[in-house]
Amino acid sequence: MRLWHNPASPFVRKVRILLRETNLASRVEEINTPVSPVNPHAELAAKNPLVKTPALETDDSRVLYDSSVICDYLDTLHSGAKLIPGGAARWDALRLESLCDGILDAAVLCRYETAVRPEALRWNDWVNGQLTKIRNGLDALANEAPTWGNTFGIGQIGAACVCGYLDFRFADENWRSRAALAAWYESVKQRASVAATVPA
Ligand SMILES: N[C@@H](CCC(=O)N[C@@H](CS)C(=O)NCC(=O)O)C(=O)O
Repeated sequence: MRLWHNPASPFVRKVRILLRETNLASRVEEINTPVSPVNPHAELAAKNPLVKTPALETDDSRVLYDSSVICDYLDTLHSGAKLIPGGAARWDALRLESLCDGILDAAVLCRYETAVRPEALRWNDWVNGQLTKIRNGLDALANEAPTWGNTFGIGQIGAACVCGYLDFRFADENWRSRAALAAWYESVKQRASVAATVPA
């Protein structure tokens, strides 16, 4: 399999953590792919019309996107404990994954607004709207983090990617003021899959 990948991307990181948690990493070749909404990557564009990472080419030549579809697919390829559970727990896990994806969408949009958009075209109200989504999402994560125990499924993978991305790109945001979330992240940060995929 081939993964169009970017070490800074929190969405790619979800996939890379899942690959390591499920011992599938050796089956995937990672293709480093710089992405920008204003400078589309030609090879990736031929595979994913949205020109976003991650995209995964499977051994039977399907190209899958986005990160949640890729994670769902990869979770079918191993015989260990599933990171996307079945039964009623599935809906809690997928809802938590969506919450984390939504926080990351807002964070990546903010990042583009400040790092890509020319200064004269920036709109502070819009950035503040995205920051509000991030902050409200973090409050929700902090509320539920104490219920997670030792579970490390797709939702918690997303939460680790949120915390790591905020450390990486939003160092001034002080997300650790949410003590329950900060304590939870301290407890998973040393996990091999999380430590091996710190954004760069
Ligand atoms: N919903 C997508 C989001 C992927 C995404 O936004 N990726 C960013 C990198 S972090 C990207 O490729 N941006 C390029 C662009 O927006 O053109 C997923 O879960 O995979």
